[in-house]
Amino acid sequence: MSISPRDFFDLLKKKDVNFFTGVPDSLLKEFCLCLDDLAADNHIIAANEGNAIALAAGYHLGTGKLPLVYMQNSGLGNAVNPLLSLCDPEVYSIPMLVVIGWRGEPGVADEPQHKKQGLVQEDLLNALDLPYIVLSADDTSADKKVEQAISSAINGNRPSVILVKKGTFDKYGKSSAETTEDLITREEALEVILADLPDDAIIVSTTGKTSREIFEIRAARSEPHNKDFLTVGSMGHCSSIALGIALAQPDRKIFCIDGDGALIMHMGGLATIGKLQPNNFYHILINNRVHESVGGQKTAAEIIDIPGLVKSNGYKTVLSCSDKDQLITNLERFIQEAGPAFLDLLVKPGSRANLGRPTVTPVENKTAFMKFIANAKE
Ligand SMILES: Cc1ncc(C[n+]2csc(CCOP(=O)(O)OP(=O)(O)O)c2C)c(N)n1
Repeated sequence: MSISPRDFFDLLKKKDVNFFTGVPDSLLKEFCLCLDDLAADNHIIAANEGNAIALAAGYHLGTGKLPLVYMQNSGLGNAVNPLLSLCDPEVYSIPMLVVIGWRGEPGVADEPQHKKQGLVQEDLLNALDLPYIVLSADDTSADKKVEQAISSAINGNRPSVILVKKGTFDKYGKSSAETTEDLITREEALEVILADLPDDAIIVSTTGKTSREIFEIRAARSEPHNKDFLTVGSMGHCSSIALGIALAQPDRKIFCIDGDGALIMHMGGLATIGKLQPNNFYHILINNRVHESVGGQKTAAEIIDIPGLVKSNGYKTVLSCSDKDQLITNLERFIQEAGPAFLDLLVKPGSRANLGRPTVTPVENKTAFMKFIANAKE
């Protein structure tokens, strides 16, 4: 029987854990919905997992209390620095609970980008000297284990991990707020973009459903997948991958199709792009203001002046659009401008329930993509 997010939350509350921060994950989606509902004022969605650890450390310094950080295990890499050089008992010895969604657990079917992370998960925690307990749906002693993790954090003055297996949390019973905004969807926007980009355009797309939709649009049109590098993992880094290609292939146009959560996660990449001024670099932001791929939790995009942000980072051209006609007109202009150029495209959250996943492996994708780059103007 799975664990009710509400019961888990109530137990934390009983133990005086009242501050929550993290980056959303599909395995922890129901817990996240519960936090948004019951602890909205004490729940902060951070730009990346390292930020969340540091934010929680600050909360502890300011209150003496135990904070909770949650993340997908892909985010552990982002968190390692502040875990080891800030919170570790050898440094400032800061207690916190770290709830980690275990994607790619051995024996559980998952996507290629999660397999290695899932396989080395426990070894990693051991190497980082992080005490941990594992929660699963069939746990009969979940409460005891959570209490044990809390004691280990408080008594040891250190981060203590709750590793959560797939399917551990039950449905919360509420979903994220539906938008009524009269905007196009991400998939409709991608259909226009893929149809209108030049034939020799090189595309690097972001983690999550953007890349999955691009894959399905190509398949539906019987087009090959070789123009698209689908950044299935390494969230937030697709613009840096695209920058590397743009520098290596100065005569080709590179289009980075990014998400707002991903762009915010590693926003520093914008400054490097602006500093290097690649005139063949075209950055398109599919801005739905949420982490749609993992449950629709809000990003900070709604308060950011995106055009102002990218201009101040040195982008030469910045265009914005929020409907299909504008997108078609602006895209035509955008492609003609010198880079680095940015297109901020506001879309509404949401995706098809039957959206599939890429059926080519990442290595097959890479091989075909490199061939496409090497054979200019196929
Ligand atoms: C480092 C890391 N943290 C968290 C995740 C889980 N994750 C996958 S997609 C995604 C949301 C991406 O949001 P955004 O870029 O806004 O794109 P959208 O899903 O809204 O299209 C998240 C949080 C991840 N893959 N990697």
